[in-house]
Amino acid sequence: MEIGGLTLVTGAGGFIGGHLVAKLLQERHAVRAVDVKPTSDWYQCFPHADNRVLDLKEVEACREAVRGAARVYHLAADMGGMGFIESNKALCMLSVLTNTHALLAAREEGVERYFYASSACVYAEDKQGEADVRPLKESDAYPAMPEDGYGWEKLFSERMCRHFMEDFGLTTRVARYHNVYGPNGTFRGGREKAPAAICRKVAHAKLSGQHEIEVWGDGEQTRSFTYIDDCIYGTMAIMESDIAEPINLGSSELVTINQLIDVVEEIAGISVQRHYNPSAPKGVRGRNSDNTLIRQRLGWEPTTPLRVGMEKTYRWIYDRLSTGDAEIRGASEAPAVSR
Ligand code: NAD
Ligand code: GDC
Repeated sequence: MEIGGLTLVTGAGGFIGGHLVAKLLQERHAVRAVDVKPTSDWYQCFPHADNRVLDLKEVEACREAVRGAARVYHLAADMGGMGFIESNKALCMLSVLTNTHALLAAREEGVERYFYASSACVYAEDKQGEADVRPLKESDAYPAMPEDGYGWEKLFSERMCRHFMEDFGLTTRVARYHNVYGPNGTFRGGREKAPAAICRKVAHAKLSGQHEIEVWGDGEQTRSFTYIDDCIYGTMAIMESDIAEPINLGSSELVTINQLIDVVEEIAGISVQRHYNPSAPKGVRGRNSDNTLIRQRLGWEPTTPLRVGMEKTYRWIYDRLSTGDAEIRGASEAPAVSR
C-alpha cells in the first residue's frame, strides 16, 4: 500500500534523483520520476514509478509533470563538476527555466511542498580563497559573488523559491548541497566531479598497469565531500521540516585533493604517480560546510566518513570499468561542451 500523496522527482534519471526515487519507493510513496533523457540513459529506473521523459524547460511539460503531485523535489539541472561548469555557463544558467516553470506549475497545482536543490556554488568567491578555509555558513552567500554562471543561477532560483513562498504561499525548502558523491552517478564524459574522476583514474591505472594519473591543479585545494546516503536523508528531512531559509547540506570533513587521492590509493591497493595540471579547471581554492544550523534545526548532520563512502564509490566505478568496455576504459576526460 502506498502512503501520502504523489511525489514528483525531477532529474530522476540523474545521480541524486535516482537515489531519491529509490528511497521514496522503499518508503512506499507513490512517485513520478521525470527527466529529459531517455529512460535507457537513467542511472536508476524503477518500474514501480511513473517514469516520464519531459523537457522541463517547457512550461507545459512542467504542468504535465506536476499534475496531481503533493510534493515536488526539483533536482533537474544542466550541471557537472568544474570541467563542465567553467566552460558551459550559458547552459547552466538556462536551468533557470526548469525551476521557474516548475514553480509556476507547482503554484497552479497547489502542491503542498516544493524542494529546490541548490549548491555550495552560491557562496561568495572571496570567502573561499584559501585552502585552510573557514567553513561557509549560510549568511556567507551575501553580499553576492557566487560561482559565475552555475552559481548565479542557483542563487537566483533560491530567491525565486523564497518569493513564491512569501508572495504566493507555496511552501518551499532549499538545501545547498556540498559536492555529493556515491555509486550510480557520473564518472566519465566531462561532467564528473573530483571523487568519481579520481576513482575512475585510479581504477583505470590499476586495470591498465600504468600507475599514473593527471590531477587538476596542485592537489592542495580543499573540499568536503558528502556521501549520497547522507544527501538523501538530509534532503527528505529538510523537505518535511519548518526550515524556510536555504541551509547547508554537506559534510564538514575537509580534505585536500591529494588526501582524497591517498584514500582512493589505499582502497585500490596501489600508489600512482601524480601529474599536476595547473591549467585545468580548479574552481575555488577551499570550501567546507559549516553545519551549525543543520545541527540546531535537525539535530543531525552528514556523518559518513570519506573513507567509507569512497570505498563504495570506487567499487562501483571499478566494476563498470572492468566490464571490458573499451570506450569506458579509455574514457577521455576532456571537458564536455554540449551545444
Ligand atoms: P545529474 O546531472 O546527475 O542529474 C540532473 C538530471 O537533470 C540529469 O539526469 C539531467 O538529464 C536532468 N535534466 C537536465 N535538464 C533537464 C530538463 N530540461 N528537463 C528534465 N530533466 C533535466 O546531477 P545530480 O548530481 O544528481 O544533481 C541533482 C541536483 O543537485 C542538481 O540540481 C544539481 O545542480 C544539484 N547539486 C548537485 C551537487 C552534486 O555534488 N552532485 C552539488 C550541488 C548541487
Ligand atoms: O569538479 P569538482 O569536484 O567540483 O572539483 C573539485 C576540485 O578537484 C577542483 O579544484 C578540481 O580542480 C579538482 N580536481 C582534481 N582533479 C579531476 O580529474 C580533478 N576532475 C575533477 N572534476 N576535478 C578535479 C562543485 C561543482 C558542482 C557542485 C559542487 C557543490 O565544485 O562543480 O556542480 O555544485 O561544487 O559543492 P567543485 O567542488 O569545485
